[in-house]
Amino acid sequence: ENSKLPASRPLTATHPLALAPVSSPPATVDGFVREFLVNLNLERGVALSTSTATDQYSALATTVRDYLVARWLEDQRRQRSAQGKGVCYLSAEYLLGRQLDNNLLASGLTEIAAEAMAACGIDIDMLREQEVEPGLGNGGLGRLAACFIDSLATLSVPSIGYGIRYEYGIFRQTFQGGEQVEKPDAWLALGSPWEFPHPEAAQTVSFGGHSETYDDEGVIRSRWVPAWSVRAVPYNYMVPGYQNGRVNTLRLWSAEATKAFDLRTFNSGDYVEAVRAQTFAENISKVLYPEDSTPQGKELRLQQQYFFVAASIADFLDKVLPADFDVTDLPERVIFQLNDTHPVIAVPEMMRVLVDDRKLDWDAAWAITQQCFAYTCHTLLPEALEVWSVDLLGRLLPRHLEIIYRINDEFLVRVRERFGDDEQRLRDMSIVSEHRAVRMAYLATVAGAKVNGVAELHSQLLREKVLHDFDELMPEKFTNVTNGVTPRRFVRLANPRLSELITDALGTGWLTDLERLRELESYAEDADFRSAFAEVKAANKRRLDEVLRARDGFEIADDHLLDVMVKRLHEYKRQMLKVLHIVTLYERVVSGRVAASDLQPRTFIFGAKAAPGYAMAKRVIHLINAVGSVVNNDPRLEGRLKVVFPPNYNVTLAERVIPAADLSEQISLAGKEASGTGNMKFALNGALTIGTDDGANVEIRELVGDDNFFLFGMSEPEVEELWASGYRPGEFAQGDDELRRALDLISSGTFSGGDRSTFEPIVSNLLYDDRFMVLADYTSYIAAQERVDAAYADRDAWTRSAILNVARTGYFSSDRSIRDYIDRIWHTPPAL
Ligand code: B1N
Repeated sequence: ENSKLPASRPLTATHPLALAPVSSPPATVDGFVREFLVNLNLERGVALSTSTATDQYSALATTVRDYLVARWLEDQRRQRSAQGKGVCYLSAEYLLGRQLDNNLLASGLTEIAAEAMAACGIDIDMLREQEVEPGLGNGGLGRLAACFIDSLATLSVPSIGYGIRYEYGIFRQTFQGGEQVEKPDAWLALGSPWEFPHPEAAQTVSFGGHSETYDDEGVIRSRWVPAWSVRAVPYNYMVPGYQNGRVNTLRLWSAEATKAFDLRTFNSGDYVEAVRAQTFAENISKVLYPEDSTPQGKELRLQQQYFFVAASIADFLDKVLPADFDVTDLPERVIFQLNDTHPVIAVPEMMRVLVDDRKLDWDAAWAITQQCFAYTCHTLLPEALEVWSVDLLGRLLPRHLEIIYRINDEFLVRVRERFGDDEQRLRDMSIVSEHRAVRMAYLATVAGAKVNGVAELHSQLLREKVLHDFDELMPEKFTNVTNGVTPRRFVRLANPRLSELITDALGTGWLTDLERLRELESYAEDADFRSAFAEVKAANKRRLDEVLRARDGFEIADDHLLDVMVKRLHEYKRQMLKVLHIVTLYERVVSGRVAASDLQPRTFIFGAKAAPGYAMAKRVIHLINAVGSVVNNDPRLEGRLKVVFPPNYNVTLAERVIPAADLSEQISLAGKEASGTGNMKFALNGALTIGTDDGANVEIRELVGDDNFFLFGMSEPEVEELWASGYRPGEFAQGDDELRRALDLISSGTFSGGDRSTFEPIVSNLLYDDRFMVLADYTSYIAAQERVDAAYADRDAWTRSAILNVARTGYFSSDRSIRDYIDRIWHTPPAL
């Protein structure tokens, strides 16, 4: 009765209607149809009869969105009043994938929406295809962030994801003559129904200028006098938990010109300059850098990093926390999790805010800062460790550079106290290197309460190698949190048939308690279950066949083993090893040593984008396509080998490819892949892994057992040993006849119309350099592939292994990862 609007009186902030959502759309088919039509008419301005698929998708998305908004507002109120400790996840990338299906599932509206669309004469699957996925990430790191915010919401952890609303996400890959050509990803061209802009909550982010000291009533303080600034406008996205009524927030920042900037320039009469300045500001969030695992030391990239981090810290302190909040209590209220070093400039920014703006003394500020940050490292490759030159930092963020120097000075005092005047060690551990570069991983390690790697092996190697000195000084900081993936998207949505089979066997509940998949172990012994499982795999292959036919004209034969390698193209991941395997099989047949009829029919699927500036990676893409066009068209193979390389591998395609796979290729050189997360998605969808002892492969193999995993290659210590003894790849080519033949076939021009120069750089790189020891692991890899063929010949035994892969990999739910973060790092209280 008190929720009626008071007549002719303004709605106060405390009125029930102001606190609670005005309406939550009814979750019935009729109600859904009505809301949908209203949205179509009022939001799109069209009638059902004249609406396009875009209109219909937009109205459908808006209907789902409106339903979730009610829960969202409620959650925001709950989180504000709870005042417990929460998580701010800081990530430069979120590789979200399509939102519609995810949000339907989370809100429990999937059936209702399908019936409602059917009632309107609309095929909802056709509307699903309308959505352009937000590709605001490169690969595993960005997708991990997306899985983590899903799990945070599902576990009801109060949290905000902060990042950048890139206008252009990861480029769209096309092939021309087999070579990669990049096209811009204008994902916002048709607008996004999922975002809520909040210009009124914008923050100002400054750059440049100088730092100075001043007398503040007898106290000498520092302050930053910046030269220019931009406006950071937040766009909020809902992150619904899985059917738990919770909706968290993902807040992505977009750069705009500041009013002040405009005014100054407009008043000076230079209209054109003022407009140009606006473009300059907007550049900051214009485009995602497309390098995966090899950061670019570009000024714009540092601007992006500081831009989103400064806006996020200000947003949290000024808007999320209550106005009277005492910052000395910050560690009880928040932990900022740093997703790799990309947001590490947040550390000096927090110090600047606490010391310069809030006037805390340095030691108090440092004590707070050290409790409020934790750092996740995602790499071991030395070239991937981010550094920023002192010159660039001094120009762009002069006050932050000063703060970094002071942090470093005090840190080196500690190092000296502990290790004495060991100059070598001081140089090694200094945050600022002798090359005048700031090592961001060291800064994060010194500042953070915890440092974690992303798989057991990776965390161990971090402690033993990359951060060894730091581990000696502060061993208590180091921990591991093995990555995980969200089973909602990568099992339930990607593989509805398998999900139904699991639910038939186990009942509901497994999707939020994935260890329950263990109960499938006994079903592996049940012949009926095995044939049902095999039928699911076959149906997923047919579904993939349909998708690829329509998308790129590729076909997937029913009786082929589906062998899949999908991930970013990088030399350390060793797509070349896979190519050498294919070329070897081809060479065996064309040389007459093996009859085509004796080959196990296989389709090899590749999906991989190369960083646009990574020449060797692009050459490998060209080679895969070239090998494909020869192999796919040589009648001597009798159609038994097919190479399928659909362009523009992304989350949407992953959701179709992974559930269809028989074999998952995880073949990086041991000690190079921090974790991998595709490996987990495949195992959970019943593919067997052929893999090295690297990253999370180690844990997958431990869990599924040696009998259900094809291990090959050197171990990490063996790699180290061979490297130390002086690796000469040519000797491996001499030592294996088939390897030599395969390399010869490539360099002889077989796959380049007789031209010997096209792929020569690849072959000479392997023979004379081979940093990632492809040739050293070749023989072992080929032998493992023979074991694969033998195993696949007993299809029922294969299916049994596939079921055991599903049953034993529930550990890799990102829900478990988040619980580990809570227990080992965040110590946030249990959800309300
Ligand atoms: O992060 C994933 C891991 O599973 C992968 O093993 C790891 O390679 C990946 C700079 C990166 N590490 N570093 C990056 C991405 C973009 C960029 O600009 C580095 N990505 C990873 C999740 O832990």
